Amino acid sequence: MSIATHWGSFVAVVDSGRLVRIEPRHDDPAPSPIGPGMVTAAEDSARVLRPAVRKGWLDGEPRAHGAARGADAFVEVSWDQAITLVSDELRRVRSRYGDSAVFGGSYGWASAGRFHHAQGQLHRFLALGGGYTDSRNTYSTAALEVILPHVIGGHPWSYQSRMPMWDEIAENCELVVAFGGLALKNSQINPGGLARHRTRDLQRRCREAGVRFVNVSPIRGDVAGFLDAEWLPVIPNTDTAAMLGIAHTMLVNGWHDEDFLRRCCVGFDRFASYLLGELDGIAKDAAWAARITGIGRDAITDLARRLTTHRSLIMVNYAVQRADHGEQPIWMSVVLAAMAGSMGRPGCGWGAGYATMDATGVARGRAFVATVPEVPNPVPDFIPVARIADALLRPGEVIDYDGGRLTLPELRLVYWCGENPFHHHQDLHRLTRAWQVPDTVVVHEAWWNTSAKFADIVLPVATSLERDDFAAGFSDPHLVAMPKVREPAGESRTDHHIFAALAARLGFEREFTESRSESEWVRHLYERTRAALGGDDALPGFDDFWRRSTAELPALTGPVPGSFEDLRSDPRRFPLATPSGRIEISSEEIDSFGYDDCAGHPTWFEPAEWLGADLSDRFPLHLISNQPASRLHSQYDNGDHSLGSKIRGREPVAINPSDAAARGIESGMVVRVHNDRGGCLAGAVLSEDVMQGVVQLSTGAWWDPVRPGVSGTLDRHGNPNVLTADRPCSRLSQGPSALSALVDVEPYDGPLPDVLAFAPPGLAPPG
Ligand SMILES: Nc1nc2c(c(=O)[nH]1)N[C@H]1C(S)=C(S)[C@@H](COP(=O)(O)OP(=O)(O)OC[C@H]3O[C@@H](n4cnc5c(=O)[nH]c(N)nc54)[C@H](O)[C@@H]3O)O[C@H]1N2
Ligand SMILES: Nc1nc2c(c(=O)[nH]1)N[C@H]1C(S)=C(S)[C@@H](COP(=O)(O)OP(=O)(O)OC[C@H]3O[C@@H](n4cnc5c(=O)[nH]c(N)nc54)[C@H](O)[C@@H]3O)O[C@H]1N2
Ligand SMILES: [Mo]
Repeated sequence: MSIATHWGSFVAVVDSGRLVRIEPRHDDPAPSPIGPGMVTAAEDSARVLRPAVRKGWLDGEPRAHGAARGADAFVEVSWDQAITLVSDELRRVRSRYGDSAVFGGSYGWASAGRFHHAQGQLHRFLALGGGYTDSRNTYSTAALEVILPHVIGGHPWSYQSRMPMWDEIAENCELVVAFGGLALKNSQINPGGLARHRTRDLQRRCREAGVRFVNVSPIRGDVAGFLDAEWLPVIPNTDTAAMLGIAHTMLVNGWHDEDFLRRCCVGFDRFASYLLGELDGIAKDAAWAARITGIGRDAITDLARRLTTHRSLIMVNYAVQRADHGEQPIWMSVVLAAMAGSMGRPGCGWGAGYATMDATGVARGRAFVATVPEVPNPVPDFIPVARIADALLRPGEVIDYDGGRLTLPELRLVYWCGENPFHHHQDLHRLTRAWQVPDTVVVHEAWWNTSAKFADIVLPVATSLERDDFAAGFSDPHLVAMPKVREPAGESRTDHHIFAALAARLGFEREFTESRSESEWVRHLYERTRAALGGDDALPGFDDFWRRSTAELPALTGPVPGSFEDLRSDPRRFPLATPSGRIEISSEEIDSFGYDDCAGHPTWFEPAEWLGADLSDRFPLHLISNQPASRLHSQYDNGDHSLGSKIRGREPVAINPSDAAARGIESGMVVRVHNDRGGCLAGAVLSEDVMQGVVQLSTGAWWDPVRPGVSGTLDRHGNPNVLTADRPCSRLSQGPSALSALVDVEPYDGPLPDVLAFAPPGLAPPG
């Protein structure tokens, strides 16, 4: 039987109704090792087996009381009781405080599957019930999503179809300069699933075609070894300065593409004044950039020359913008490509997010596939996604966002479904304080991870292995059947089943379910897809598809709106969707916002935390909390593959051998990574591939506080978000800036505490 996950498709071996093994698909050239490790997690001791309610909440103690959330025991209740508690509380909060007091932003990845999409189900349920405060943008790319429409126009994600695809790069490009690299570990993933992993072979094809790669990144491994990339270690968060130095060199040597800048862009002159130092007295020349970035002056000059004399492509990844002033490297990378002469030439120019998933650069999109029908949300309120702790701690405060102003709403009931805020948010100690504020936190989870332990009501959900569905990934041309391969653990139910029961109690079951059973819904979404794409000519009937496990979608054809090739060929005929119709090297609109942290053209702003800050005297190491190779975020941290990567039970932290030696740290030692916000234990790995002054600790180890609910308490397991800052990128995007954090590391010589991240909380008997 087939299985579809965000990390690819697999085959389930089931024996007498028992899931025995998960195997790679024979036609997947690069299957992810995350898949096979899902088997033991499905029935480990961390599974939530029955609905559970926090004891203090159930006892009706004052609803916001000190540090109880996260520290309290739980009481298991029947489904009937759980449905009563949640529906009564929704009713109470809505009638007393209004519908905007319900927070349903619930950001996150959940699982593959078109019907059982956790957020889709939650939003449909909450919208039908009166509405909810939503969140906007993503933790992935908030800064990019807000800045790019100002600079190149179009939908925030339209760049993914406008940038060159890998096969075009192989055919046409000579030089790729990748800011933040193009790590293959990340292309294990594709949101919504995928049939076959293609990025590795496509990258290989580029190398075989003679494309040269330059990896501008603090970590050598951000580029696959077979690409033979040159490595330019860069001081984290200084990419904008590096790009400015390259741009200055192009300008003063007259190497820049004047024709393209004049015909297809606006605002170059103003930006050039900034580059030359006419606005602030500082020339952004190669020597200036070298001092800030740690890249040699000659290397900067050399890049300027090679970018303008070769058919070149500037790549920028997402991590560079998950940082203080994260808008700047994105904007500046577009400007640099426009100057270099390759923008709008086949396989060249500019692109973002290559290899961040097995979709970006692989295909320009895919045909329509139906989802759970959305219901318009009657509540207009929203928060920028990463401002959740601010909203809880400072309701009523007015903040800037993309030229507008918005008031942080007062949130009383927080409903999370399919996401893990105690994984994804920065500064978890601050989040813990914010988490004590709402009256009630409801979470649907399959495992007792930190977000479940910090909730009031935990409803156990069936995993993607435990329900029928079908998958369609981003830009992947396949539909993959997802038959149930095991029974739901304990009393767990699907999200849909839970919401249907709540909707019944609240009087809108028919509207929610449209009187379809779950299997009827799955068939219905498939048939809607088939009808929209042309019926029999496009896709087999549902039963046929289910038997065959996969179906190929019709290819997507047609012009690419906002294409840079069209722009270069005729900017009048093919204007971009920006105010000027051209690439905005300077933006009058952004300038008019009057922000002190995002000016009218790309600008070097010193990050609040970086190796050039005063704080580096006390915390001299820059923390790179990047995506984990061994799992998807926090998902399947309890799976065999992730567990196998731990060092003495802790998350590995990579450190340069010279930094380790200076601290008496040896390979395999348990260390304490710390700053003023908190500290965590981790297992040291010494690596020359990590530049000096940098430590790398992936996200996603389930947070394991020694004293849950107590601010600053030590984390036994290695979650970097106890160290990161909850600081917006700028007033423009209000995005998360996880990658701007300074720390220090020391050997941990206290008695080693057991890791309890995967242990369920205390479960008190009812009554
Ligand atoms: N420091 C730092 N922090 C970061 C980042 C970083 O680079 N550095 N990266 C950020 C980024 S890019 C992202 S996208 C976020 C990711 O943050 P999240 O998307 O919140 O992370 P996940 O671990 O994928 O959380 C998904 C949760 O949903 C649960 N789940 C899965 N399927 C279902 C389902 O069908 N129903 C229900 N009810 N639950 C389900 C899983 O068990 C898991 O707990 O993290 C962000 N946080
Ligand atoms: N295996 C796996 N793959 C994933 C995910 C996962 O959880 N697991 N998550 C997926 C998601 S949701 C997303 S959004 C994407 C994220 O894609 P990215 O944000 O691109 O991925 P990261 O791994 O966070 O960062 C990539 C590299 O950027 C480098 N970097 C960090 N800061 C800087 C900087 O200031 N300058 C430069 N030049 N380089 C820097 C780091 O060395 C890091 O290894 O990945 C996706 N892919
Ligand atoms: Mo992401």
